[in-house]
Amino acid sequence: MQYDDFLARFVHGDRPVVITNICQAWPAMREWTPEKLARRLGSKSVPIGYGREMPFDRFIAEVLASSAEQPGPYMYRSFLHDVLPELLPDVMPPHDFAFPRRYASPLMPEKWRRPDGYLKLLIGGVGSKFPVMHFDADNQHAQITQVYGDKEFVVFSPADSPCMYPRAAFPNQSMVDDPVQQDRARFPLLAQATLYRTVLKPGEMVFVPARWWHAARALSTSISLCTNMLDESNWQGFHDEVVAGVAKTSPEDASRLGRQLQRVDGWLTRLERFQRRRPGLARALLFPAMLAPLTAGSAPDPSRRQLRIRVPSA
Ligand SMILES: O=C(O)CCC(=O)C(=O)O
Repeated sequence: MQYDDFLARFVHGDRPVVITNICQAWPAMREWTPEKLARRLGSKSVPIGYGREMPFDRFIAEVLASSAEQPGPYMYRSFLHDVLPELLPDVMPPHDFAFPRRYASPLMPEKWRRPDGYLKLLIGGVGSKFPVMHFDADNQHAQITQVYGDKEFVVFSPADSPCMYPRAAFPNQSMVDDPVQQDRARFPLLAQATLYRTVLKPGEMVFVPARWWHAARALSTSISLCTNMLDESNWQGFHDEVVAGVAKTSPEDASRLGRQLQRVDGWLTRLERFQRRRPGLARALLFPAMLAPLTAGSAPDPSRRQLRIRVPSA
């Protein structure tokens, strides 16, 4: 599948997809085993979850001891650029399909400017899971690339939100703790929702559009990398959510931010349109530094297969 197909059919089409053979050339595909990473990082202290840090080698020991009956810890708060920059060369060059697009633009306000993609490491052992079924804040699209081991990934459409039992204080988080082995007595509305399930294998990336509920559970020791994407397809929701967040404390700051984001959107929309019409000229002028790639630069790779997320048979 070509990048512009991916943008048109999935990013703008609001459909999740798993893309295979996405990062076979990354050194991480050979070097990121639990044992090798534990040797390399030793007892360096790393964040695991909110307010929880531990020495990396001890964390890996607990991951390896994890079981379905007694799940170990699941790492979901370690951003490579912040805490493990030594691992960055292992995931370079970034694969095209996880390009952060507008987040990479120097026109973005600094708080949301992430030319690096804000790569986050996710590691867990058998039976451990991302702590909560959720959709990402700020109306972000999410991309999770599997590097090692197998991970069960499930998604539900935003159309099923009335059946997701959102938490009162965090409406993007669900109270449903196990979306696969569903507790229908506690969460009867789940019966009306459509669960899409897939098993991510090394070298596969799942694209999760904005506001799609998702949950993940390691089926074996699992290592993956997560990033987020912002472009014109999810801009309005991003704008509305971040402005509403600021308005809670300062209506003046919120209207200033709203105006700033509107200007940024105007510029980016014009630049993106120009880039689509005159890609050669855009590339020759300033765009490589200013914009997301339009076609991700790569020739079509026949080994890339596209899998729709499978609907479970049970
Ligand atoms: O563990 C996973 O793969 C899910 C990651 C995720 O949804 C997130 O970091 O927001």
